[in-house]
Amino acid sequence: MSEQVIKKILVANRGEIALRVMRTARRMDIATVAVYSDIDRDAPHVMFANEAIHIGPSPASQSYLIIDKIIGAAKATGADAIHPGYGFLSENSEFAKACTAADIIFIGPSTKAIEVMGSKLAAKEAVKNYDIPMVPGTESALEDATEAITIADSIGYPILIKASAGGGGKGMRVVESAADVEEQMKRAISEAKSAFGDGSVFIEKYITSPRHIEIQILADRHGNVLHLFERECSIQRRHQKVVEEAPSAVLTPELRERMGKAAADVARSCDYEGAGTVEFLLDDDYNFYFLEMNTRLQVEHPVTEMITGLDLVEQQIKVAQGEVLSMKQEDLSITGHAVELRVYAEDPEENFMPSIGNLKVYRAPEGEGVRVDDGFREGMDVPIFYDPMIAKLITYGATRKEAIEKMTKAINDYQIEGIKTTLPFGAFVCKHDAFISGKIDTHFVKKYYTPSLIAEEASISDDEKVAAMIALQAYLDKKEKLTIANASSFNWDGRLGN
Ligand code: MV4
Repeated sequence: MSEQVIKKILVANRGEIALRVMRTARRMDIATVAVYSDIDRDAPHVMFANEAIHIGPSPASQSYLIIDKIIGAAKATGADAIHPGYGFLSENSEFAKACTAADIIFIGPSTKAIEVMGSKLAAKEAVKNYDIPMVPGTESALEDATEAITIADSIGYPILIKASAGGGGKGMRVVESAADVEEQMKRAISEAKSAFGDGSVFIEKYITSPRHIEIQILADRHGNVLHLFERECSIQRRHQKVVEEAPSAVLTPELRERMGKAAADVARSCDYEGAGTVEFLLDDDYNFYFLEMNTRLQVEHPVTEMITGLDLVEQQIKVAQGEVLSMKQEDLSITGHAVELRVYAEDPEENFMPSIGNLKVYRAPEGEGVRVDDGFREGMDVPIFYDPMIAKLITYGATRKEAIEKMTKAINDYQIEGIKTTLPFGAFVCKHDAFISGKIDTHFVKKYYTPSLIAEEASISDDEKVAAMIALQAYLDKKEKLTIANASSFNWDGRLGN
């Protein structure tokens, strides 16, 4: 295939990721087209784009998720490529197919790669010819409970029943003993059928306290596959990531290389093209297991950009134009450390209930090593229709300690009024000993977090505490002098005279 220069990109998304993609496009002198629903008429991504096309009512099912409307908007504006962002149609193979059929470049992998990696069983099958460590379990869909019990007995309990088409933990069930297999399997199948229209389930050994480590991949269509090291994403609640970082606090260079190679092989197994992410579990003994591959640009990609100095959207666009990757694995290295906090419009004191309303005050922090990817402006309403993530706060430092300290400061500097957010939760994580020492796993939130821990904090801010401590110290320092000084030795502003 020959190179084709992209001159205009339609971004089939909204919010922070639409803006983030458009910023890079603009820097590359590529024109941008926004699409928007009713409620997004005046949204920042619409204001930023060179052109904007209305695609329907506010619910995503009537706008951002309708393939024909997106393709129609691209045709109407003469866009030669579509960037899907994450979520919405980003991992929909029908959408990738429709782009190709309309002679529009889909900025992402092939339809085939999306399909293979969209099915966990197909993914396991695809990587079989490579030496990729996998959790012990079944390779094909389970037919009946007797078969399931036989396999579970040989693996040993606890086991996990997973839906092949599942994602984000949906359709997953932990089973502790043979007595529960039949019942849980029935439930998993019916849940998978109704959620994904595909009732295929399989069994894996349940890794009890894993870390979630993922490797960023970049591949061109000329057979070059690179890995851009790992991200640690263990701080999650109900399969929703909240804090991510790169690199991981625990990988050795040797383990990093082995996981990187395995991830690159997963990409090779489906002729991957573009940016993708290979997810692994890492157990207590530092064994890693391939879980699945995400065939999109991920929310947490900025931490990788910070430590590698690469712009992943720029790389995606170049690959989509048919270019050869300009770097080799040996050219890549990790510099510094980055942490990301997802700022959700949710109340961490009320079980992370969605918190909608008006952003009466919205001031993002600034400074060296502080990056904010957001999609809102002061005065805007946070709509109920879409993902509740309003911003990503990313900090970067020479060391992990520095990145975490910068995060704490940036959280303090972030001013949001009118809605509740996960900022106080981020502050809680950043000062927790388990996080600071890097001893985290996917149960962190469940293990350590209770709302009262930030409720106590909320009544006295860190700034106020620091101010009170400084005042007390100054008072104690000067108490002696004060007792011997008389009123005439004070200056007009109350400071001590000499
Ligand atoms: C697992 C597991 C333990 N053992 N598989 C959750 C979502 C999906 N991507 C895979 N998941 C898991 N698979 C085995 N064999 C534990 C999880 C899991 C998890 C994984 C990553 C991040 C957070 C998680 C939270 C709970 C469970």
